[in-house]
Amino acid sequence: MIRFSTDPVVAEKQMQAVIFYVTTFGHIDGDFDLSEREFVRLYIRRLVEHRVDSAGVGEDALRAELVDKYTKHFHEVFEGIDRHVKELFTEAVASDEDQDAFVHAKLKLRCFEIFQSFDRETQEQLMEAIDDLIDADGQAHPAEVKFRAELAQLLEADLDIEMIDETPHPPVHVETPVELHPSLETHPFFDQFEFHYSRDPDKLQRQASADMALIDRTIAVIDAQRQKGRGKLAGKHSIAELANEEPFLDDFVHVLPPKPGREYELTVLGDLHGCYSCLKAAILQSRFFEKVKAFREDPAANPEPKLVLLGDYIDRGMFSFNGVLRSVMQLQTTAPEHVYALRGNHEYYLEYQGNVYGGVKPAEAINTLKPHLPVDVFKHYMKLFDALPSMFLFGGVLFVHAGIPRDRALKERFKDLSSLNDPELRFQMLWSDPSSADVVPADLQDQSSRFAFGRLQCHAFLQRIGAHTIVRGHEKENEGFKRVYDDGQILLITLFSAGGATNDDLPADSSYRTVTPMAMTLRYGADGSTQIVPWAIEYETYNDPERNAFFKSPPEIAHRVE
Ligand SMILES: [Mn+2]
Repeated sequence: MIRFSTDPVVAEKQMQAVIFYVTTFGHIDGDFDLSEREFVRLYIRRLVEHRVDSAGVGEDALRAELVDKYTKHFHEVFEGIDRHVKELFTEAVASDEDQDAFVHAKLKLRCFEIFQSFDRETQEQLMEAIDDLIDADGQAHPAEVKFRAELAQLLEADLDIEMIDETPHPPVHVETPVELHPSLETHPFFDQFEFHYSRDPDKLQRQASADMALIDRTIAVIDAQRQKGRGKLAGKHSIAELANEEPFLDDFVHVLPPKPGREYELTVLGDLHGCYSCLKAAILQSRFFEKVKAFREDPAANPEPKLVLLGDYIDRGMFSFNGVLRSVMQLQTTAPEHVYALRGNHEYYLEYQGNVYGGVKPAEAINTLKPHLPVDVFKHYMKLFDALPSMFLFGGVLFVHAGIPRDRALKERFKDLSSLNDPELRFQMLWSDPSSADVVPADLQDQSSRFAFGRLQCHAFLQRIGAHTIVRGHEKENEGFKRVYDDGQILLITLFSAGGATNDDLPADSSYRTVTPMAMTLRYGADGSTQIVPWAIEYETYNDPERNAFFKSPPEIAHRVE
């Protein structure tokens, strides 16, 4: 049985690691049923007894009291971990991927992260504890032995990361959250499209035709930008080499080199997932329209306003195509030089034998409308998604939906900044998540579409392109805004703008209700300093029929999950 550390903090961590391992194993092995759960609960009790005994507690009454107290505590830890694992099964996965395979890869990653946080000796002790557990029921199951071997191999993997040299401290200052209130109750801009899909087939077709025309106009705007910027990244190795360029879009990468002496103000939104009230609130809270107007009237006296959207406009919430996506396209076509709408992994449709499918499961937006509209409509959305840019580089800040590509793909495919347009690398950047580990082994990265990268891998990637900060969405983050890496060298922020405990944009049972949706403002000063200010989105204000016509009557077509 495991030797617990005499340091109570380390001992607590050791217990948690073992409990995580057994819970994980229970799920990977197949159904984590009642008898297996009971086995884990008993095993936890035995571990606690062992720990109390090795601490030399001789007196019977005290021993019993301690064992009961700690057993209760660690049974709670076990329940918490188990709940967390179950929640993983509700996360979106790529449509060609098995939900179980995704969760297994994620659990393996978490096991790896936990075990890696211990020193070598403790790691070995933990592995011994696992062997002890594998033998506990008298026979070692092949699946148990395989998982143990995989974890051991990951812990021994070559984790060398090539760093170029020391990077200076990122010139970014993250402020504490502020409160922002909308200056206007609503704005005529939004009145044009706040209406439900009609139950009447002819009327619905007319609504869809108008949306298809809007899609065409949006694609035309992006194409025009693309024509002008094509090829500008070729042969460039660092963002610094682009400093004197005018803003451009090279294929799928927007670049805005800040002009010396000019001020910029970027309003940034993470995933919106059909939460139209979040989008409307954030636009009005940030006073984006007033700022664009002021800048157009007097560019010398006003900061240049930009709206950056990190993708995932659709699914989960109930106003996907007709709420969020329609307004994003209206914004893009109305003020193309002020709006950067990036692609998320949900903006990914596949065509197969004349039919169109969502690239993630479940794909609520398309599933809701499919029974009511011809396939042409969805082919149109697919064309729009394929046209959407996937990255925005503003000085040393990279805005992207999810994260960085896999190590192996980078090694094979990355040559210069134009490689950011490589379809495989772009796709991977729609799916990855940052891990608490410094390095995630390549073998583990290969195990699911939604893979993880470590802090040092992120650092090496940012060095490679000459950036210092990533702002990304993609991960349901209950706090809405989180500094995941902030080590004085690089900064990685997760921003999530969908959710809200009482948000009527979401179905009653939505897992996003635990999220406080947040937005952020990035201010770039005339002196080149960068300040990031997070703020909460006041979605409640726009759950009101007086300020949001979607709430004047119930939807005519019911929201559908599968
Ligand atoms: Mn996503």
